[in-house]
Amino acid sequence: MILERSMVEDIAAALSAHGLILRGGFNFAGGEETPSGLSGAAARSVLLVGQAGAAPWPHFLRWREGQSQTVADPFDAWSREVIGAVAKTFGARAVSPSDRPYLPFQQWAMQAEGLKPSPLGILMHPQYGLWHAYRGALLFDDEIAFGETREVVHLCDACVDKPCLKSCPVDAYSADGFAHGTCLAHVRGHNGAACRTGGCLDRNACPYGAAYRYPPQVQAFHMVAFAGL
Ligand code: B12
Repeated sequence: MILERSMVEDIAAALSAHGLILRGGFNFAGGEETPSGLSGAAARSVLLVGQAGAAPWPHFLRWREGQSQTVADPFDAWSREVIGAVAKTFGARAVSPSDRPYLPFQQWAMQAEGLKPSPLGILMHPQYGLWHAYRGALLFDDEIAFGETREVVHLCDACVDKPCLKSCPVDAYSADGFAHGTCLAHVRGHNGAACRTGGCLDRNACPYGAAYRYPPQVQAFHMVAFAGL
C-alpha cells in the first residue's frame, strides 16, 4: 500500500494547531538500518516534525500551566504528547530526537529537506536560517507518495564573513568541531551572562532567518536545559 499525499496534508494541519510544522520526509531505501514502525517491522517511510522560530512556544506555555512544575524536560514532554497524539490518529509510531540510542535526525533532515550543516553543525535553512529544530518524527509501515524534492540554496556558501565563527568569546566552534566543555564552562561562569540570558552568541551572529530568531526568553530556556543551569 502507498499512503496518499492528502494524508500528509491532514497531518500538517493537525500539527499546525500546536505551532508545529511538517519538515518533509522520505521513503527508506531498504538495506540501511531503519527503526521500526507501529507493526514492529522496519518502517517504510518517515515524516519529520519540527518548528520554525518559536511558533510552538505559546502552545507549550499554555500546556505547562496545567502540569506539575517538576515535569522533567517539559518541552520534550509536551512534544511527545502532541506528536504522539497525531501519530495515533494517523497510524504511525512517534519518535523523539532525545530517544536513546539517538536517531539520526539531522541525516534524516538533510535527506528530507535537502539542508546542509552550517559551520556550527546546526542545519542551515533557506528561510529560517539557524532558527528551526526537530521535535519528533512519524514512522510509517507503508511508503508515502512523495512529490519531487526541491533544490535548496545553502546560504553559508555565499557568506564570506562567517560571523558565526567570530562571536563566541571562547571560540567554542572551530574547524575541529564544537568544544562542548569549553562552551559549558563559559556559559556557567562569571562572564557567561550574555549567553545565559540571550542565547549562543555565535548562533545569534548569523545574518539569515532573523525574523525567526527565538526571543531571548526562549533562548534562555534552552540554555538552562543545555548547560544544566
Ligand atoms: C547529542 C546532541 C548534542 C550534543 C552534541 C555532542 C556531540 N559532540 O555529539 C550537545 C549537547 C553538545 C548538543 C548541543 C546543541 N545542540 Co544538539 N543534539 C544532540 C542530539 C540529541 C543527538 C546527536 C546525535 O548523536 N545523533 C545521532 C547521529 C547518528 O545522528 P546524525 O543525524 O548523524 O547526527 C549528526 C549530528 O549529531 C551532528 N553533530 C555532531 N556534533 C554536533 C554538535 C552540535 C552542536 C550540533 C548542532 C550537531 C552535531 O553530526 C552528526 C552527523 O551528521 C541531536 C538530536 C538527534 N537525535 O540527532 C540534537 C541536535 C543535533 N541539536 C540541536 C541543537 C539545536 C543544538 C544546540 C545548537 C542548541 C541546544 N540544544 O541547546 C546546542 C549547541 C550548543 C550551543 N552552544 O548552543 C538540533 C539541531 C537542529 C538543526 N537545526 O540542525 C538537534 C537535531 C536537536 C533538535 N531537537 O532539533 N547537541
